[in-house]
Amino acid sequence: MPARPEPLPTDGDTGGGSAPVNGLVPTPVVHPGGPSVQVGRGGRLSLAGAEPAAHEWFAWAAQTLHGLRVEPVRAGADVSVRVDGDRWRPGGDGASEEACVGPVTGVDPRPVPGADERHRIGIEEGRVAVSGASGEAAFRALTSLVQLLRVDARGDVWAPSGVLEDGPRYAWRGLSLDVVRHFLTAAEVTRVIDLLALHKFNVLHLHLTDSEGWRLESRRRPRLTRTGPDGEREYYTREEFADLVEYAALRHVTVVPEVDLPGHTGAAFDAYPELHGHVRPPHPRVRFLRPDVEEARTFARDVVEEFAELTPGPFLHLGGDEPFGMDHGDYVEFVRHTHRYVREAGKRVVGWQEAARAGVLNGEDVLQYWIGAPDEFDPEALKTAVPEEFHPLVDQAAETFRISPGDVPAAAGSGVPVLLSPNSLVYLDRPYADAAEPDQEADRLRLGLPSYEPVTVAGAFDWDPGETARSLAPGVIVAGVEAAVWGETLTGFDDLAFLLLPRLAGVSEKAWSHDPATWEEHAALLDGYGRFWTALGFGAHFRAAGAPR
Ligand code: TNX
Repeated sequence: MPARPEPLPTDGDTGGGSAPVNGLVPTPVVHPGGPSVQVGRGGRLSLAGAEPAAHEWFAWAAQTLHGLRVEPVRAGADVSVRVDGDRWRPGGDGASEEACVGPVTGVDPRPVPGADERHRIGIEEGRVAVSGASGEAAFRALTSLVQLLRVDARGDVWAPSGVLEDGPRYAWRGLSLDVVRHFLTAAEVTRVIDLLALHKFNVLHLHLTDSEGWRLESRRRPRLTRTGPDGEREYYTREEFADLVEYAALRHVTVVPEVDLPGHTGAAFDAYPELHGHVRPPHPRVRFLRPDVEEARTFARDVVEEFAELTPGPFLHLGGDEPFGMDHGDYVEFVRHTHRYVREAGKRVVGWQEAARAGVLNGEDVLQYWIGAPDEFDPEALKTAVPEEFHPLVDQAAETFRISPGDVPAAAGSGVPVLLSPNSLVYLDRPYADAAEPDQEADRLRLGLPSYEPVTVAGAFDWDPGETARSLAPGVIVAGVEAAVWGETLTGFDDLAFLLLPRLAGVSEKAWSHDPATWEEHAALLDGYGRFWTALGFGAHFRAAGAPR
């Protein structure tokens, strides 16, 4: 097949072929930068040697992103893409570039830890050779390859020639998704999982419980889950949840479920008022589980056990954030109990950063740093907006933010790895500061938590996880990077798409890339990705402009 000269075909000159993405997000260590070569024809490709799940993912993605058919290999026919795991060795079998891909660091979130994700793709005319140290490595490689393909109007399939070498910087690359404040159906969550896989994330942290609802069926506490105003089910059955976990696992995404305790538990109190025990809450709307109430401890143990049963991964998130109204000693004691329940259920703990104050996490656990802008909480402004009876609570909340800079140093001092989720940078519910397209301007002003200072897309990209960790405390062990999106302002999936994209892609760059793109390089790729995001079911409702216009 003939080598095709640059430039690559675009929508304009192919009459409908797939548009080029002239690079990958996240950026690989070594790019296949040569001229385009033909690797398939007639809208078809063949793939040999991939594990079934990777084969299926590649075939699905090729179909979804490009309308290509991936066909089984027939005897005697050309194989366009061949996966050959044995040909890859970290550090080189003579190919010098291999040594460029550094080893991964951080905390491995996977049910079966240890698989090396580093891989190589060699693209020549008519032939693509994929090699990786594990099935997961081949999966990551095929994920890159499918994004490098372009199809011209005749159905010929092209890819840039040369070698791609790649592997992750951090072992934990996640998104925390709030399915409580706005419920997302299981089908909607699968779309998010596809998006995560496209950008090489490997953790979906599901925030399943909060004061506004409880989204996972409980056998022991059936009243926790409720139907919506029109009778629609607004929670996942255990079977549905297991299916989601499986769907994610096939895309090498591990689900980390969160049961948020002891604060953020209003929904539990609504369903089971006996959780109050003998104690009246400081205010009817300010509720938290107390360590001296036996019903509260039993409840925590029960739900932790149920969440653990449904969790194939090693980690369970116990929440621990914003224990507003709670006495410090009670908080510490409750988190200690919950930590023990999680450990007894066979899991390691992830806790929001306040959990460091309990002094119980250790090197097996993970602390999730999130209060990136403690000064942003303005108690006096809040007091003007809430009734006077809440003012003592506002002061107490201010105190938990004031002491928050001590949380990561405390964790670092006891060897607890820290997952980086600074709300100043990777909270995707932070409103956008830069103007959107005119027809999206109303959405921009409506979406995202109004109490946050808005951030530009470029501003949210302007950080390095290693530097952030060093600025927090000496000797921080970085577990990885996790974005978060909270649902307070969402009215539907389109709103979620708007907040997630394009910033989630920018987070993948920080979490995966050993040598992250500059903002200019990154921004230049984002518009090309719009087509992929749309194909994955994110409509056209993501915030289209990468760079301010
Ligand atoms: C803080 S992040 C919370 C959530 C809110 C979020 C809004 C965290 C651990 N707690 O309850 O939804 O801010 O960004």
